[in-house]
Amino acid sequence: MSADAKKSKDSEVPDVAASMREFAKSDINKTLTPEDRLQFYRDMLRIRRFEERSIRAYQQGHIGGFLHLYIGQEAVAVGCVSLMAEDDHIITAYRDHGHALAVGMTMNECMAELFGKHTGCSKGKGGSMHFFAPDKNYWGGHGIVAGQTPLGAGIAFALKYKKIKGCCLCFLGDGATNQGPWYESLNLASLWNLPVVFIIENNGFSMGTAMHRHSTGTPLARRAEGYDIDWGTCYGHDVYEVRHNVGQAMERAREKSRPTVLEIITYRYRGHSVADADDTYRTKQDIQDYKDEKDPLNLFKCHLVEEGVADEDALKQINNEAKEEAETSAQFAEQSPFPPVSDIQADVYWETDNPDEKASKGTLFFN
Ligand SMILES: Cc1ncc(C[n+]2csc(CCOP(=O)(O)OP(=O)(O)O)c2C)c(N)n1
Repeated sequence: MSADAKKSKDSEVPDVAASMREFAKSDINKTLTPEDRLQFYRDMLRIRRFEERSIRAYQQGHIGGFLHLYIGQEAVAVGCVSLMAEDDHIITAYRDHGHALAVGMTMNECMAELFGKHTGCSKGKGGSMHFFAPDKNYWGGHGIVAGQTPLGAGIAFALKYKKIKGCCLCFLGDGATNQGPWYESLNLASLWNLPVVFIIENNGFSMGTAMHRHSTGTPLARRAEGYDIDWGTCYGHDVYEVRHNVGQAMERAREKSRPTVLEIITYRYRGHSVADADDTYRTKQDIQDYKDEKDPLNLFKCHLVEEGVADEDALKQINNEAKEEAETSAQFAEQSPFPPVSDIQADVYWETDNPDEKASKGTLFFN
């Protein structure tokens, strides 16, 4: 990072610790118990340790295909999910491990899915990009960039149609904001007053293309103005700041049935995917700078110690537990069976699984 760029970055967030202290006092955060706060730390750590263990499994040849890591962005998923109530729903793109663990999916079912095993959350047939947990209102896990945005609007439509007072958190990347389906979703979300919060996780890159090379008209969230949708931006290294901003958007959705577009500035430490990790578009120093200044786990850890919520030993213990859980999940995944061949056409079409109720004509699979 050049000296000038670093200077402007520093001046944007003069003192991240002080800013965190302020957000800790905001209405939505001030009533949090010490156990709530520790849980945020635990949730963020679990995501990081799980993914670090998955890298090793990938290098050992246990995982094939894509593996898009969320490391660096943990405070976004954890902050957002911590605000979800019973009737709220969540959907995201392919960088989906963090949201999955945050909603309460187990490391075992997630790691097994990465290994392509039958005990995985999608029975080993989805892999890294297709984690799902309908019982936790988690609707995936989608590989087509921005393909989840009309689905997110659809979930919000269903809530409204059924007169359920909930909302849908629909995540997308900065690169996804240039895809047409998102604009169709914005149009209908505004026209039909849908309770959806579109959260742009702006990690600075669309694969290997930096935001300033792929997008004009920034901040990206400002594009919502053209659709009469409220919008805002905030930082994603501070779990309190995320909660403060997302909480307001969720309230707007639930109480006024109005959409919001919120752009959260964050950063990913790893390559686009483990299979596509070429980091020639940034320097190691860029990544180190972010880690040094704004690592979400480190910042929160210092805050917890400073606030007297926990001491170093207690936090170390949480770290050890997360590591152990990740290790156990890798063993579980390794020992699990692959899906049987007889399962190959199951769970693809509802009508195939329920032939007696098939109403459509024609074939569903190629012969
Ligand atoms: C419609 C479509 N076009 C292209 C791709 C290939 N592709 C996969 S990920 C990606 C970059 C998306 O970046 P962003 O939305 O910023 O998400 P991030 O990876 O940063 O989480 C692209 C172009 C795809 N999967 N789908």
